[in-house]
Amino acid sequence: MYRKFLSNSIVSISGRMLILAAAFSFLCMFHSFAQRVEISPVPQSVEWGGKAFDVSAIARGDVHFAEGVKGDSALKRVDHLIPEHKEGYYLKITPDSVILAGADEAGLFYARQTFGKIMDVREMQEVEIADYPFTERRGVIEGFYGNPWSFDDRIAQFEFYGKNKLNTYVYGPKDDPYHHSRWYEPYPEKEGENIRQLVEAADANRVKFIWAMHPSNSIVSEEDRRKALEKLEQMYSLGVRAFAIFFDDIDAESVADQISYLNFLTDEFVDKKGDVAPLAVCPTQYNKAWSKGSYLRDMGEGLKEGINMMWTGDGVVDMIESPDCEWFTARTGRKPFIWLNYPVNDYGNHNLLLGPFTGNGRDVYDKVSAFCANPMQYAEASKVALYSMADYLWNPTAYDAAAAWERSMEAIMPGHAGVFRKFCIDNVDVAENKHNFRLPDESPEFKALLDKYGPLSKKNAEAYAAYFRKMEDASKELLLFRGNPLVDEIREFVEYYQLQAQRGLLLTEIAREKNRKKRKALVKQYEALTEDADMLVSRDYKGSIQPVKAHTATLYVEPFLQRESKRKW
Ligand code: LOG
Repeated sequence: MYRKFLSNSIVSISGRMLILAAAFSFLCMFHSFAQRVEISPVPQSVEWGGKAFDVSAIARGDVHFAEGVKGDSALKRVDHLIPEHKEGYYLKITPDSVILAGADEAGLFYARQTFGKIMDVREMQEVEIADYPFTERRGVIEGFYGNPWSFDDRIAQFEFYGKNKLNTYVYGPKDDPYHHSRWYEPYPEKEGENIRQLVEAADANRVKFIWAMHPSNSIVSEEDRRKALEKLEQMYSLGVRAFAIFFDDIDAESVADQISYLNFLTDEFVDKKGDVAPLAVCPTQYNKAWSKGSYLRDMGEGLKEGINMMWTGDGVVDMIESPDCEWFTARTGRKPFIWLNYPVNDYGNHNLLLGPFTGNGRDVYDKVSAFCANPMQYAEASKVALYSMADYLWNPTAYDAAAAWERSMEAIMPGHAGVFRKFCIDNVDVAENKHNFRLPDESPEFKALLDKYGPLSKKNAEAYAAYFRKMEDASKELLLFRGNPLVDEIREFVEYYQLQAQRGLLLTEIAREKNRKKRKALVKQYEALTEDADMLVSRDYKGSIQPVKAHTATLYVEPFLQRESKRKW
């Protein structure tokens, strides 16, 4: 009896222990998993370990910090572990120490960025990271037509670039008169002061601020050249130390004049200053489809060494593959400074481009002198593409467009990634445009409904209605935000999206309504909502683009609504 009890209890004790042990290890698993953070751009190498310490231990001074750049005596022990790459870093967290070791100052800055992300959680994990960028110069060209970004937009961008390890920003919005139409006029005091602060904010985030001037064809006379020097001098006095000259979108060009102008500015300004970076130029023939004659060869041969030429690829709007770069380099003897016309939407400005960042080659990074994206007038919304692009440029071999896109939702709309994702997935394509550039991966679930059910009917109405309800829920939740820079910026688009959802729901009601009179009344409601939607204008541009209608889900959803509403109900 006793033995039986004993053996029984041993069984039950060990059984319970097993369950407990299993539960414990499950918790640990979950726990350690929960402590890992997703670092973006994805590092070259990451090795996670067990629990290191609570974040509070840092404040208590229980954690020893060693920070610095290669060569510092405090980092002697890890010196050989620091990647020998510009902007590289080595990061290690153990239960009682943190090591942040940069290959250079930028590397240390990026080590801190990564550490900041790891600190997002309460319990930190042991980790060892060796990291560096594949693409040397990575960033953004504010080079679109339309409303230039605001001062606040740009400050927020630079912080975002710092976090996402982008290091280059080119200032060249077409509708800033002091860049383009009245390039020769100095910035008034207030605007000038803004530029000064922007340069400082860029510096603080390890972003090189390149200011561009677009003198069109006014480059030959002595007076034009004197004015150019004066303008560059003003920009220099505001702190700018890197410049570009744009010759895009002008009628007639003389390559000889352009070459002589750039070399003149190099001799008379860049070289004389001594602390100014070599110029970059956007040639008039800035893509393969537009290049003819000997323009590119002449420019490549004629420009002083170190001047980078910009290039949009095979066409104006085109993703970049290495053969495109090789084609360019064979002609100019220079690696292209990529001006990627994505996610810019000034050529199809009623749509937002919020889809995954895809289509660029993984092996482009060493065939370019820089890779910068031209974004949308909507600075915050552009972050969807820029977040992924930063990841792509940093670590192209590991780049996973779908995964980066998913991560970007949480980074951009923390806590509301789901609804923002819903909005984004319906705003991928740019609609018909002169460049024939289309993005077919919009609204895949709606496309699946279309393929399965075809035209709306009483029978399939519920399936379509479910889709429209999700659209409506997402728009409602987004519209609740006030003072959120992203939602405020794209509010009319979200309002349009909401009306679109409601129009869809009305159509599904019409399809199910037996009573003819009631159907007619619903059709009237539908028409009223459509009129409301048509009135929505996003920002009133004073520049070269006006006005911008807010359109959403134009690839599959809107054509469906239009088709169905034209039927005789
Ligand atoms: C302009 C640019 C514009 C873009 C897209 C370049 C070099 N220049 O066709 O300002 O944002 O296309 O519309 C351009 O791309 N011209």
